[in-house]
Amino acid sequence: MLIKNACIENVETLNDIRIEDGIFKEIGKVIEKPDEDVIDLKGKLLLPPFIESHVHLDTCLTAGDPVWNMSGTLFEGIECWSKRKEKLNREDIRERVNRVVRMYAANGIQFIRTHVDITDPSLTAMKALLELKEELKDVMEIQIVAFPQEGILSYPNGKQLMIDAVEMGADVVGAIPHFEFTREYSVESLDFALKLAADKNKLVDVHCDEIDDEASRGLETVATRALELGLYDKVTASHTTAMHSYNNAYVLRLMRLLKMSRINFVANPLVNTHLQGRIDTYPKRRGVTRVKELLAEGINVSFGHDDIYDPWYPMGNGSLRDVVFLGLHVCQMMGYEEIMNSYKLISHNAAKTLHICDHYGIEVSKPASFIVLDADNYYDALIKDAVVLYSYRNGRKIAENTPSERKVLF
Ligand code: 17E
Ligand code: FE2
Repeated sequence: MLIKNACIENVETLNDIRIEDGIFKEIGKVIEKPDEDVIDLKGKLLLPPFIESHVHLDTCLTAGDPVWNMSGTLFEGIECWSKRKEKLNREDIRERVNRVVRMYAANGIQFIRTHVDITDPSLTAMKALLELKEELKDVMEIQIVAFPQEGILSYPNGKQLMIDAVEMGADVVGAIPHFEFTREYSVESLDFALKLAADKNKLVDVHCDEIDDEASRGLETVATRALELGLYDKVTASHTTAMHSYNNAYVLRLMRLLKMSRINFVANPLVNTHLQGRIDTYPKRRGVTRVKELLAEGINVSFGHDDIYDPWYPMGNGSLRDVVFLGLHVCQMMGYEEIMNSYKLISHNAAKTLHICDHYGIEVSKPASFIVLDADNYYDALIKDAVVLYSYRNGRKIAENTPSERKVLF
């Protein structure tokens, strides 16, 4: 198959791509062969597939069931979820995750890192997600984080549940230091999680300091252990919203450690602008970590959706476009280059976090996985909210959309 006249990753000169056996064979000016299938993109934007680097698939599509989160805080969300967890079962999870994965696929996402709540003595969600990961692998690569929603030290048998989840096949070890009962538990939970990951050769992704408390300093422990255990970029700190409230003198000191540790960050602008600042009057904190400053220091940051219609977020549609759009506003990253390159927050940067760079990207000899947007470049795509015209995975089309037509009658 030959793809002609693609604008690859905003490069103005149009290029062609030949795909054979599900692999990118040639990229550049390619001579058409007789009898070859040809798609002429006429200058449309071609990107590597989008990546969801942070979502909770097990909780998606449960908003209001059995109760709505009235305060809009993270903590009430955890209480609502705890009630919903009581009636969790395999079929319920399979039905919801199958729907959400298709929503994502329609929006050009082909890779998902999902956190899965393991503070459940029967590990129902973990078992269901492991099955779904295998069943869906031809259309979606799913990475599973064993996520201790109600704590490792503060939940009965929390350490053993984490060990069991890792034995069962979780790819990534999680933690939630700001939810543990005490600061000591918080540090011990991180020591436990990072040592376990080092022993079992797993990645780490911590829900870290997702609170408006400037004294919440799980991040320095995560970064120190990442450095000392030699885990480095296998470790990710998600949310880190307390960094929004840290004083600048502390952040200056912290940045040195963060750079040395080489850990990744994931910010979730839609959800954290909604959950954070809830105890503020005015001015209200935005609740998103210091994305612009982290990127300026050369630290890897990606953006995630976090939730789709669940106790922590009553909206969401599986499109990362809104995540990027709001993120650029709230992080004040609205310079021309920042807008143009912002797709990297949901593609290349996320690929580094997920450790999938060996099979990701528009490069000869890599799997022919890519998306085409109905836009000239990513700036244009953001403004128009452009649809994903095609999503190809290993050379096979797995989703397509038709742009809707709008008529103005004057
Ligand atoms: N659980 C949590 O601790 N934090 C979140 N943002 C979500 C679930 C969505
Ligand atoms: Fe999360």
